[in-house]
Amino acid sequence: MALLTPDDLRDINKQLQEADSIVRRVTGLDIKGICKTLYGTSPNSEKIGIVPVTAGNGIIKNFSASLHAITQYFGFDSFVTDMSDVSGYYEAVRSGADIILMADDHTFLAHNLKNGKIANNQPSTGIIYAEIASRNQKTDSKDVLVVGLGKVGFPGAVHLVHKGFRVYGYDTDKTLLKRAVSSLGIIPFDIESPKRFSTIFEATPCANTIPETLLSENCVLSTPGIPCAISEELRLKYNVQLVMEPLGIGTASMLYSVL
Ligand code: NAD
Ligand code: 2YG
Ligand code: MG
Repeated sequence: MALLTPDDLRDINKQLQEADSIVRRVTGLDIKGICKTLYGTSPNSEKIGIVPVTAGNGIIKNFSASLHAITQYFGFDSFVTDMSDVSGYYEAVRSGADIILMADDHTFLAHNLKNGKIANNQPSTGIIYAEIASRNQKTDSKDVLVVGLGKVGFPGAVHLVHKGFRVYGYDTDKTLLKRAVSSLGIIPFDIESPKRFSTIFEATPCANTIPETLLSENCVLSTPGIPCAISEELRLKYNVQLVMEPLGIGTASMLYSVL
């Protein structure tokens, strides 16, 4: 898995504010509003304990601090534990945390200790970016292109199918593409065919995965994938409405899903 770098998380508050204003422009709702309608939940003074984890590649500088900033941005009462790992978990619970946020190299979870609900960042992220794509106000078309059908993209594709969209899917891994086509009934897309989309959801760890031939003027590209799926030049040329942020939108989705 591609791990976040401290650089990805630079100025997380600014990145989140900018993402929130693009989400508002694209959907008419802010990120909180999207979460509320998606899960039917609202915060009720939950306290969040963020536990740094040293396992595997270890602490990512700015990760816990970014989660602290993100949870505060969404109006939660939150704190980062002084200790890491098991001692940090113990400290979080003893300090009154209702929800634990913690991540190793494979799993980033939110666990609500009060109601037992647990969320995983990958499906939570896929679902919210797909939901944002599905709320593109500028089009009546039910066509959506999904590029990348892995741990984030596949749950997003499932969400779009359940919402009644005509989902075109592409993944360089033919086995994954076949699985999505047979289990979801999505339409396999040839990335070289010149069909232009008004809405694209992308979830790959690669740059420049969306060729110019697929873009239409003012199209929405909702993508958690890092690095960016299109060049800055293409973004400007097509005035692409780019929803892309490294940690906050997915974390909001996780938290609202466990309330
Ligand atoms: P994954 O490896 O499970 O899935 C990625 C998929 O993309 C794979 O199936 C791969 O075959 C496919 N792929 C690679 N290159 C491609 C290309 N050129 N065209 C089409 N498909 C291609 O990874 P994942 O866990 O689903 O994560 C995807 C991305 O999302 C990563 O960059 C990850 O860091 C990022 N991510 C971001 C957030 C966030 O909050 N922004 C949260 C979670 C993950
Ligand atoms: O506590 C820490 O500082 C580290 N153990 C955090 C490790 C997180 C690793 N995961 C990732 O980098 C991401 N792929 C998942 C985070 C979702 C946002 N992109
Ligand atoms: Mg995110």
